[in-house]
Amino acid sequence: MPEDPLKIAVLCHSGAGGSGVVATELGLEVAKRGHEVHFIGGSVPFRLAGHQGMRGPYFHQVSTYAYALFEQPYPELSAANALAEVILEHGLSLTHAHYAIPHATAALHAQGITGRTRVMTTLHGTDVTLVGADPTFRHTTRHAIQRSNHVTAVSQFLADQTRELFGVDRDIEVIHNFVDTERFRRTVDPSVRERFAHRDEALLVHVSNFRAVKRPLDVIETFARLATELPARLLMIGDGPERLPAFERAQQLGVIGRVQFLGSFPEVQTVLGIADLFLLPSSQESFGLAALEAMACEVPVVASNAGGIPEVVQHGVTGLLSAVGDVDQMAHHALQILKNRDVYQQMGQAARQRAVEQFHPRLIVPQYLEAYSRLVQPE
Ligand code: GMT
Repeated sequence: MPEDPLKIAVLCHSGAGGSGVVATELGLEVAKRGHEVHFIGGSVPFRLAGHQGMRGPYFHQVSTYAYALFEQPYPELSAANALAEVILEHGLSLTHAHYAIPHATAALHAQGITGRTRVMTTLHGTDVTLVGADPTFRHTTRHAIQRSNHVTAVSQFLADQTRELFGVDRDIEVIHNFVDTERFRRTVDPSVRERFAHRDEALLVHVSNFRAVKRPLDVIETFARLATELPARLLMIGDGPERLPAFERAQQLGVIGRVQFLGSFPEVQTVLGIADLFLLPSSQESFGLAALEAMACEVPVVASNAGGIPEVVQHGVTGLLSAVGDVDQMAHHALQILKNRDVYQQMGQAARQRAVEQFHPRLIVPQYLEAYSRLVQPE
């Protein structure tokens, strides 16, 4: 138990997205170190389910009010209200908002209501590069970034983009995503892999929330090119608007038998632990947590060189990068790795080593804790 345990509220998206995953993994790590962590949201975050307990982390449900006069419920107002209640009831001194909108806005609102709690905002990617920069949100996002007591971004790329897109000149601390390399590691039991691929087949994996920025159709295109030269299978993990178009493209290209769509599930390490190659052809990616989780499992990554991906995947060392949309090059890169046992093994080992040495919780979690401690110091 630390000398003065921190009491922290966490706001995040609960669906299967990277920001909610980071918020949850961080909340669990912080709670493990003896601090009091309260998640507040519309539903239990994806990876938190089953981990709440007597000693926390705790989860507080936000209820919304459907009044006939309202065209729609106003969940961010209800979130600010619920957060204010939890802050007052449990004496919380800090709110960590993951994703600028609407969470940072709700946190600042609760700060105004309660007259207490410092607000730390972590920018994750599309909250800045896509949604937050949209004219319908630009002013509220900018305001949230300016007024938060501390702001972090998950990559140098994202910190720079934020300053450029919103014209803000405040400090933005870069704290990279992290991966639990005990949980995310190679699965040694060959019978698990045999459920999905024959021994002589390469097993490729893509994990995402199947939004347009993830370019899942490029995953299929890349795989179809590679599959003409190598016996292989592809597992598509996750769900989202581009899942059906990706399925249809797999049908058109005649690879559907070798491509399986497994839907969304939190224990993604079970699949990454048996994979041979991870594909991430995104058009935008502030960091690429899914790629890091694959790397921890000794899986080399073939990706686009978009956004913050090069801060994670080192071209030629832990994977190979190419221009967004260049599926010929991606297929070529995948074959380069999979056809050469030495290259494959070296890259896999380098990938795990990088995850352990650069992105382990023991290195990243203290950076958040130091920021928390600085924030709650009396001024
Ligand atoms: O793109 C996702 O998978 C979801 C999205 C989110 O905010 O929920 O992920 C973003 O945050 C992750 C965690 O910090 C990053 O690793 C992802 O790169 C980032 N996604 C994008 O920038 C597209």
